[in-house]
Amino acid sequence: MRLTDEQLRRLDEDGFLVLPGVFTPEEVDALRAEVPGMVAEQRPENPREAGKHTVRNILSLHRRNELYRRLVSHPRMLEPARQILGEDMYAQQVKINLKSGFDGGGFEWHTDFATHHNRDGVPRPLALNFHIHLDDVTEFNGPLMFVPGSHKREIALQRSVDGEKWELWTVPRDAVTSLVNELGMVSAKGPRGTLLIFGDNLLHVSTSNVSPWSRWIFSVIYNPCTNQATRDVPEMAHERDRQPLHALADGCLLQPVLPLAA
Ligand SMILES: O=C(O)CCC(=O)C(=O)O
Repeated sequence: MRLTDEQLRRLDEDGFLVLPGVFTPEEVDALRAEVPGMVAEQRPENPREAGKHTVRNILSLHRRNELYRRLVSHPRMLEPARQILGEDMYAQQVKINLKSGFDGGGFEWHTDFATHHNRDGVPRPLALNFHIHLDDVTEFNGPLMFVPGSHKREIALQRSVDGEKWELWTVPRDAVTSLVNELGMVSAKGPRGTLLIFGDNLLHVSTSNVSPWSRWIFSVIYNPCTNQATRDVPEMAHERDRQPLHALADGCLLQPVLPLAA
């Protein structure tokens, strides 16, 4: 899949793209069917919501599940990523943010690069975050909200913690206030199968999910192989396999799945 010149222009100007209908209902159903089994696993790659038993994210799922291994190399994400970055990439972080109905917590105002740089030692803000909506994402179940054009600004930072233990660099309220007053906010809503693309320096946030409906979003962060992390952090936070990804066939998600060898 190639992005049009107009989409590339909007990505450069706004810092994000929302593309409905990139993944089909059959593909989303196949991806969703793998989730409950992974959520039920007791392992550190399933961190919980702060103070709750509810699983917050499923991490490193491309190393746990064959369908998600394929998804990370899907041409409808890897080809646009290569078109934008023009070089080989590795999967820096792979997860589903579950944001369960009633219990799913939000994410503070942040830019991804602040944490990638200050925690992981990634040199430059080149990484791209690709999200796939595995649920319909509406105003009710905690969509991401972006500040368009904020990726071109210098933004103040503060060190914070996400959930029970994750280090996350966030943005102080006065800096958020002046950027939002000037640039506004956009919520990234869209039905199942929507693809979001956004860059490492874009200011964003999401609220907790007060609705009864889940809000599963898959996320893979692609980083150029020439821009690797320079610090050791837990592998689920920043993957250690830094080999270039190669695109699979377009229909790879609907091919029969055999369990990954142990
Ligand atoms: O899932 C969310 O609501 C927020 C995700 C996010 O902030 C990110 O992927 O950088």
